[in-house]
Amino acid sequence: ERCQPLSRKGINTTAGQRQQVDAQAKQVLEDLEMPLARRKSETLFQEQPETGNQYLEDALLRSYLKTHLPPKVLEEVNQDLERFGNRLLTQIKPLGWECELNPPVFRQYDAWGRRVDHIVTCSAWRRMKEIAAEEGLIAEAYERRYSNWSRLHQAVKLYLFSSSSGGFNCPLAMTDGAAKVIESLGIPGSLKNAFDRLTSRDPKKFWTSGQWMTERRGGSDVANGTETVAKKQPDGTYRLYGFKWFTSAADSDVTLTLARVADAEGQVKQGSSGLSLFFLKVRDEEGKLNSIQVQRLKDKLGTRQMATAELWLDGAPAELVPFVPRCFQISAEGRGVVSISNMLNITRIHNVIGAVASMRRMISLSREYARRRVAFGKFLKDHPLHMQTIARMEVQTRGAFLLFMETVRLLGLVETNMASEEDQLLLRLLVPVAKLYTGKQASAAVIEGMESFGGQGYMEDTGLPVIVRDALVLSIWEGTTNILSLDVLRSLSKSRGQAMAVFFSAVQKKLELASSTAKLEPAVKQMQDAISGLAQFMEGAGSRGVETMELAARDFSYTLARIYAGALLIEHAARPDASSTDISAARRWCNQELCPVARESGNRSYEAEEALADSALVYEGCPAG
Ligand code: UCC
Repeated sequence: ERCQPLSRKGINTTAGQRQQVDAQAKQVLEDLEMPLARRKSETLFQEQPETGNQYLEDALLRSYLKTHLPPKVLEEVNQDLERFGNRLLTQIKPLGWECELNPPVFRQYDAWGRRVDHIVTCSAWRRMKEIAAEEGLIAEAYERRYSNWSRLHQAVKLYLFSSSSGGFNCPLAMTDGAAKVIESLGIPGSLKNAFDRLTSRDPKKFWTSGQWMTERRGGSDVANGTETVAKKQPDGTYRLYGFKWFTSAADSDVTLTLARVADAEGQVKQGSSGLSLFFLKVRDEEGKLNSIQVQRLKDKLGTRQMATAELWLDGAPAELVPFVPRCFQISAEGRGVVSISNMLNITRIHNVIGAVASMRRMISLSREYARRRVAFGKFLKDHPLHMQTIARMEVQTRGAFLLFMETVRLLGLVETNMASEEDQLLLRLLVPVAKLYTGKQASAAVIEGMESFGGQGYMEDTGLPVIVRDALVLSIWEGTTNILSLDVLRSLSKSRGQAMAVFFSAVQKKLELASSTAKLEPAVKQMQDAISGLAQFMEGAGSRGVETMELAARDFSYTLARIYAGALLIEHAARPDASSTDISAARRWCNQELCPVARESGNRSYEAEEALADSALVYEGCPAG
């Protein structure tokens, strides 16, 4: 609604300019009546849809910042984001496209037969690294110049950067995660240099980090899948031996990885409690790999701009990352999963950022195209069914966006010691909820968006398939939907149910804000019904077995996502200066099934016999075995 014609270049339009656009639109329609050879504007309605300054065009983002940021912070952040939006348009977006056209290549041997294992990246990719430092895309979160709002400022910049980054959002996610792990340990002396570089604004100093977690035997089941062994050296450092099956952004400078420490007899402890976290530099001072060999680069469906490699660690020198719980130091050995979970929670938030950004980009392009493309004698924007389709995408994107903002708002509070215990529990719960839900939403939304261009959406050189390919990984990266659903259960059981109480109370508080907005009444009523359904499910949860809860985990997580996003949309629509579209978005969101976990009375669908019925359905006709 608030997207004005000709605001594409980030310029507010005057009445005169609007008249000019109306005249242009009229001209296009008149031209359609003419014989082909005489049409003046033939190229206009086949023109590639262009988006302008993403920040200025994002009404919801701007209204969120205006509502939440203190005025002084808003003023500075606003300026920075407008400037960044222009830089994205003029400089960063073309570089991102270059990264897509020049994916990394692997050169195993040099011309003289020497093994070099060189991952060759394009100049645009390397320039992205410099830009990331210049813009403080990691630094911003750790400098904390806006206190608890610094994290949100950084996250918004990453959100704007994401779809133009040519895949560089991936190494930044892991870099942020590594910085977070080091910071949460109190920046131990041995990792001080690494922390300074990971959070540097100086392109010459800036390092990126990898996150080598996945081995041949499993990506989800890290506890049982990790075979890499760490052998202690006389000087207290370690050497790692093993095979890492997926290593994203393998051109990174450093990495965090898991391994099992071998005892004096060379034995290792299996399972989760045998895993320890290690820091290592990927290359030595001369730029040669540090006792690491690249087996090959992965041939992926998407994220092709970024090198994902299979790596042999053949005695790679590494440092055991200390493990420092709040008040006393205990051995870091065997605490690898807990330590790396700090990284996972950050990279999962980055995944949310990538998901929401890809939805937003697709909608921007779709709505722009709808203003230019004529079918059946009128613009696509004048076909109500077409607009309904994009509006539905918009509602989903708004819910996802507010979930993203809420998560980083809470993270900002936690990082500046301003969070209550409730905030901390809520953050722990919302990270997997937001990750799993937005990952799925992004896949659906970008595919829907692609369709809005008809056949053009399927053409490589439009750039649209790239958005689709790159979004499809978001439900897999950093834990699949089911693994994240189980993490939601983990966060509840770890808090002994407290997280759930906090969830209910946070949702109710947001709904109370809408009590005086009559237009939101139906939405609030739908939310209250959903909350009752969820509460009913939770009442029975204690008596249900683990298997039942696991079977319900996905529907349960979707329920949490839909209810929480609904509450956020209602809260946003209850602001005194809310627009009619804010209200409409909240109402539409609440019209969907908000509580899938209460789908069937008595939750029969999650009983053991249902699991047997599921297997029977899946394997019907297959030989037994
Ligand atoms: O995909 C990858 C590369 C992606 C590139 C980056 C892109 C980022 C986005 C880009 C932007 C667009 S890297 C691989 C990703 N792999 C995963 O995400 C692993 C998925 N699997 C899991 O998450 C599993 O649930 C595990 C590995 C965490 C399960 O391990 P365990 O050992 O079986 O689980 P436990 O025993 O339940 O947990 C061990 C401890 C417990 O603490 P204690 O011992 O104190 O009780 C848990 O509470 O770890 C704690 N813990 C956590 N704590 C486990 N998960 C968490 C958590 N998320 N937060 C806090």
